[in-house]
Amino acid sequence: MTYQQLSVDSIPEYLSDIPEIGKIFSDFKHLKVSEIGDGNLNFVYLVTNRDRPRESAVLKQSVPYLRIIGKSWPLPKERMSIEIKALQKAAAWCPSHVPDIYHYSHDMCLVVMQDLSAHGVLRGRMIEGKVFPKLADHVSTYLAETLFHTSDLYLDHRQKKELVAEFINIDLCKITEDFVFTHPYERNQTNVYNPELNEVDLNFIHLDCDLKIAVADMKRKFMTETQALIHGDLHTGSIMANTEETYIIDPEFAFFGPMGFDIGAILGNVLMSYFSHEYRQIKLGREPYSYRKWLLDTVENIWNYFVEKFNRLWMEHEVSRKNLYWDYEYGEEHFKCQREIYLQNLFQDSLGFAACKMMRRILGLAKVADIADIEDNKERAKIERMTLQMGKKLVTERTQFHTIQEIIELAKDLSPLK
Ligand code: SR1
Ligand code: MG
Repeated sequence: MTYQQLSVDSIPEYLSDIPEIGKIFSDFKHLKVSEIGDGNLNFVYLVTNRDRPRESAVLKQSVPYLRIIGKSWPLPKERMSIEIKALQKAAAWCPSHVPDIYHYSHDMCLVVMQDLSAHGVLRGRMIEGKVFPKLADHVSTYLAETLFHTSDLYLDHRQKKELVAEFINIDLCKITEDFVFTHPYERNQTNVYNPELNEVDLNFIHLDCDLKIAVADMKRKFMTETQALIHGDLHTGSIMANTEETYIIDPEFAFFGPMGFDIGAILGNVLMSYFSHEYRQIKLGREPYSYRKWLLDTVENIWNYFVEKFNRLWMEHEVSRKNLYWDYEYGEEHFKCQREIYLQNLFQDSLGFAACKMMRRILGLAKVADIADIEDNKERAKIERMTLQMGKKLVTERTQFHTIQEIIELAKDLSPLK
């Protein structure tokens, strides 16, 4: 089928011709279709059977341009092929945290998948101050399973390199190179600033030599390290969750890149939520302590659980393949040292990437609602300044941090937990 951009009106007919979709909807006469996407790139539709509301699915289609900007910014619609393949890879290792795929079409640049609308987008729920007790456990499982099993630690040398080639994602990586690692740190016309941020605030970032060099170094890592198949955009808007279940969606930015980019994305986004709730919890009429404590615990647990799970996968794998490399008198101890060095480097990478992901949301084009939707610009600027301070310290001093607890203390120094 040749590509055509679907609409609310054309989706029922399109779906009715697909045999797999016949298993989801018992009839196609009364389908209700609504556009629910609030993302920056694609169109997302919720399809429900009016007669049987439990019959539902989500259809996501890419268009040949960047939605947040419009048709003036062309972007290959074939990016959906990467998303489809990345969903399949993630599902192979971590099925409980990836939506079920009912149908996909590379020609139509679309995927039809499990409706998770009852779960809610994590960012929105966190803005409302909802607690997700299993989030750290689930996210750390997703990270450990997907990153370990797509790295050289697990894959056969040939398979890994073939996969690197299969997941080359030139155009979406370029968006990240520009909007995460370049434009926010220069006076670029695409940047959008809170009018309450003044020249001193901007120069705090734009004129800092150490920061510019450190960010450029993170960009080099992003562009050159093919450590694992990463999600590539793992912020809290790419997670659907309720108190029991967590799903990771939207891997259109997936490619073989540095693992720390995914870990840093989620840590940075939870830290931004922590800062935002210095204001938001008061606005919600709550005492801020308990929610913000949960957010910091989540940051700490995501990293600590990840280390535990990643280590376990790695050790089990070495045992299962009876690797001779560590099979000598002190081998076990030496293997432990190797894992510690690997995870220490990964920790410091994650901090550097978390920093870039935080600063870009304050200075760049694409914001996070947690902070940007604070209507009082003066209050918003306070949160933005602490985010920038944290970002600057994390990226410039990343090699001096050794434990996640130090990061929690830094967040508390900037925004006391009381
Ligand atoms: C200009 S596109 C902005 C952002 O939207 C996506 O979610 C990615 O984070 C991208 O950088
Ligand atoms: Mg997305």
